[in-house]
Amino acid sequence: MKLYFAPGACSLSPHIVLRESGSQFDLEQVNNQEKKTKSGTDYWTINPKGQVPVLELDNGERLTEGPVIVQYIADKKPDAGLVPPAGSIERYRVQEWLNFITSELHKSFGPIFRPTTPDAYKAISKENLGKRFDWLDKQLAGKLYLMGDKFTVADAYLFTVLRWSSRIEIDLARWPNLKAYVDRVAARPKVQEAMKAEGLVK
Ligand SMILES: N[C@@H](CCC(=O)N[C@@H](CS)C(=O)NCC(=O)O)C(=O)O
Repeated sequence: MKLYFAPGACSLSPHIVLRESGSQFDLEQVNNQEKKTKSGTDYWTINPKGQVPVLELDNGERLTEGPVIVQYIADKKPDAGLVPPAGSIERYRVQEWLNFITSELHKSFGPIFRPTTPDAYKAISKENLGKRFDWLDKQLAGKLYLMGDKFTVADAYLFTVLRWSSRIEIDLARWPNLKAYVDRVAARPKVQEAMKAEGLVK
């Protein structure tokens, strides 16, 4: 398998899951501004949606959409326990989290990063994110991870997205459970490995 990624982007989530699951994989870095891979391929030919992540399977087929990619990787390595079995209520709970993270958090950050977005829009988006964080902070009270004691693919995704808060001057210290959660996930050896491989930490 090969993961197309951009350092620190949402592709960090499947990157973490690849390492946490003990999968064999290659990495190919993408310049998201120029839409070129490090080896010089036009990225539009890899993903016509022009976005990371893409997971290229061993048969050459390509899978897109982070929340789906992480489940695919985890399902291939069931012993790693990164997703509950398909069909169980717990699996739907993980999917409930993935959908929340993608639609209510991930996609709120994009316009805030963009220099052309009007300031008033950015302010409203940040306020909305703050309300989501108020709720999330309560959900994490007394829990190690979103699903309880066990780290799942949803944590890889939530961690990836919460990391972006500092870039838009949202201080997670306002939400003690969220802050402790991010520190806890960041301390996992495989998460450290993924961040080092992307050049995010030394
Ligand atoms: N729906 C996609 C969204 C992926 C996405 O937003 N990727 C961003 C990086 S976090 C990207 O590649 N943006 C570049 C662009 O849209 O030009 C998914 O969930 O995988």
